[in-house]
This record gives sequence, structure tokens and C-alpha cells, in this order.
Amino acid sequence: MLNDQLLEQAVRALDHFEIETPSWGYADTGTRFGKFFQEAAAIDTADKLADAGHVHRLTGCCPSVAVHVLWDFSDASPPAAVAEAAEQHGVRVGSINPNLFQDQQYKLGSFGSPDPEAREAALEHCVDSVRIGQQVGSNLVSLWFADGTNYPGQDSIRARKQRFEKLLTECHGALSEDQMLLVEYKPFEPAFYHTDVADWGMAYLLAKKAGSRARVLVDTGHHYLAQNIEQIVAWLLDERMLGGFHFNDRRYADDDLTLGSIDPYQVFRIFNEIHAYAHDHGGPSAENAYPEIAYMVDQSHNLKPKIEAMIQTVTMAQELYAKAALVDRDRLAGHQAAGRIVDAEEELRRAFRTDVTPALEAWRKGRGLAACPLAAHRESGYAEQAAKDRTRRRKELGITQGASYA
Ligand code: LRH
Ligand code: MN
Ligand code: MN
Repeated sequence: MLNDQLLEQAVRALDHFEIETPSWGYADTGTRFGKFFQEAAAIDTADKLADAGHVHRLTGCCPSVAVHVLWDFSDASPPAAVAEAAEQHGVRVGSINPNLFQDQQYKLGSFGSPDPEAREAALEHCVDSVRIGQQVGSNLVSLWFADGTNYPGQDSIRARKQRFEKLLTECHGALSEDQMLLVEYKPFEPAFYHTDVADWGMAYLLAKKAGSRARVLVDTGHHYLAQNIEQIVAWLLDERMLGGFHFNDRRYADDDLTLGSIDPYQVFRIFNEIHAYAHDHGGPSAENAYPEIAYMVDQSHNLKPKIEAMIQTVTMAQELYAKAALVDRDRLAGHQAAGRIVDAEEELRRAFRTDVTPALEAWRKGRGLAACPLAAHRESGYAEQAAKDRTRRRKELGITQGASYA
């Protein structure tokens, strides 16, 4: 049950919880086998920012938008124009994601490639991305590498590691004082024999060697099935090396399903580690004990209406974050010290079971927001209008549905 004190506790936790939505979550995407188009899908970067602005207006906690450099910037859509468009829609440009996986020259990899020209191009693209960040006032550059090999013997695993160390350090050298470099890991895909940055340990080591402003990015979908993600989070927190998250859920692999749709308790346990860390570093009322963590969504829905899926994800994240804030840390510590295993686990389960809807509604009310962002979105008619406008624009521009133009 949510008494007044717990309600206050949950509401306070939400005050510092901001979630970045991805530009690529608003455009037509799909699997490598096909795409199912949506009339309301964004056509260009301006549309993506408009959709992100709409999600922020309804949820009140999504003030920034992650951009993917090749998908969002072009001659027609330069960084300054994108930043201005974001501002017009009430959001700002968030993490800058270089693209090191689509160009033909990256067939054998980018930072890890045996081809010095490919490595050179990859570094240049990353340094350009750092500069874009400086231009648009974003302090996060988020790196994911599709690098690896598909067959034993294809390349030297150690040589590739060393190429990564060198280029990441050089990329780090381009950062300004207030920029951070995030290194994301992924066990497989598109490389299937070995992936150069396959797990958190490799990302940790590379970030550590790159320089003092590099951290690890945990994409919740990028783990083997039985992996204990909250343990990874706890270790990274303790080493002050947790830079951020890419939120999604998965059933098998990198499925990019809606956060918490498969295993909400897993997400709760991750948030529990974050609240526990803050508690241990300043007590329950010390808001500034929370480390700087970039919470970002990395989902691009093929079947669900995109904006609805985004709102569902954001509200799910808020719900689980608020629940995890309800764990009584002192009581838990008492149970742990005395070896009362059942009581310790029950402390987590009690918080997880608590219905935090009143806290979410109170937090929204305090900001003049509707109690249910999803219902408010449906009532707004935004998606229907976008479908109408964008269908007409596609016709006028002679654009085939599904193509995305920055
Ligand atoms: C790779 C990944 C990475 C990319 C995004 C589109 O699977 O998680 O973060 O930038 O998807
Ligand atoms: Mn990701
Ligand atoms: Mn992914």
C-alpha cells in the first residue's frame, strides 16, 4: 500500500528521472526481412522531432532526442537547423550516435578493421560527430560498433583490440571538457563468430583506456538470456563507470521490445541497484547522490503505433523506477546483515508489488499533465493528423512509404 510517506518518496524519485527518446523510433523501420509501414511514421528529421516533442509534452520527462548522425543530418538538415527544429518542438538534441555500420567500407569493421583507410574514415566520422555535439550543445557521444569477424581465423582478435584502444583514445582526445563518450557493447550481430566489444568487461576496459570521460553504455537487449544485468549495473556503478542505458526488452536476443514487456522485474532490479547506490552515497534525501546516468530508449517499433509504444515505454520506466524507490533500504540492510534471506527478498517484492499509479498521477498533476499520457495522446488526434499530413506530403514529394529522408 502506498501511504503518504511512500507516495512522497516515489514522487520525489521521478523528479530527477529523465528519459531520452530516439529519433529512429519515430520513423519507418523493420526487421531485415521486411518493414510494415505506418502512415503516421515520420518522413524526415523535422517530423521525428515533432513526434518527440509531442511525447515530451504528454509525459513531461523526455526533454531530449537521441540522433543517429547518418539518419538525421544531411546537407538539407545540418546540425544547427536540427537543433533549432528541436527547440521549436520543445526538446533538445541529446546523444549523438555516429554510424559505423552502413557504409560499404566497413565490411571488415570500423575501428577494428584491418584496412587503415576504413579505420581512418571511422575515426574521422567519430570526430565529426564530437564536433556536431559541440555545435548543437549536446554533451554525449554514444558509440556502438558492429565490428567483429564471422569466421575463426578471419582476423587477429588481439590486433583488433589494439586498434580499438588506439582509435577510442584518439576519439576521446577530440572531446571538449563537458562531453562524455559512451561505449556500448553487444555479444553478437552483425558479427557472429566474435564481436570486438562483446560485453561490459570489454567496454569497461576500452572506456577506461580511452580517457577519463568515457563510460559504459548498457543496452538492456544486448545480453545473453540468463545474464544478471543488475549485477553488471551494480559493478559499473561501484566503479563509477556506468554512463547510461538503452532501454528495451527482449525475449531471445536484441529484439528491441517495449521496456518491461517481457520481464518488468528485471528492470525493477536494475533500478533498485541505482537507488541503492544513491542511498549508500548520501542517504534517501540526498538527490545529488544519484550518479549522472543517461537514460535512453533504443526501440524502433515495426508493428505497434510508434508514438503509443514510446509513451508506453516511458511510463513503464517511470512506474518501475518509482517502485524501486520504495525499497526500505535500512530495513533491507538489517535483513541482509542478519542473513534473513526471505525477509530481504520480500522487501524487494513488497516494493515491486506496490501500485504506484497514485504517485505517477500526483507527479503529473504537479506538472499540469494529464494523468494518463497514453489516453491523452489518443484523445489528442495527433496520430490521425500526422497520418493525414504525412500521406499527403509523401504524395507531393513522390516519396515511397518507408523511405526516410533527413
Ligand atoms: C545496435 C543498437 C545501437 C544502435 C541502435 C540503432 O543493436 O542497439 O545502439 O545505435 O541499435
Ligand atoms: Mn543500443
Ligand atoms: Mn541494439
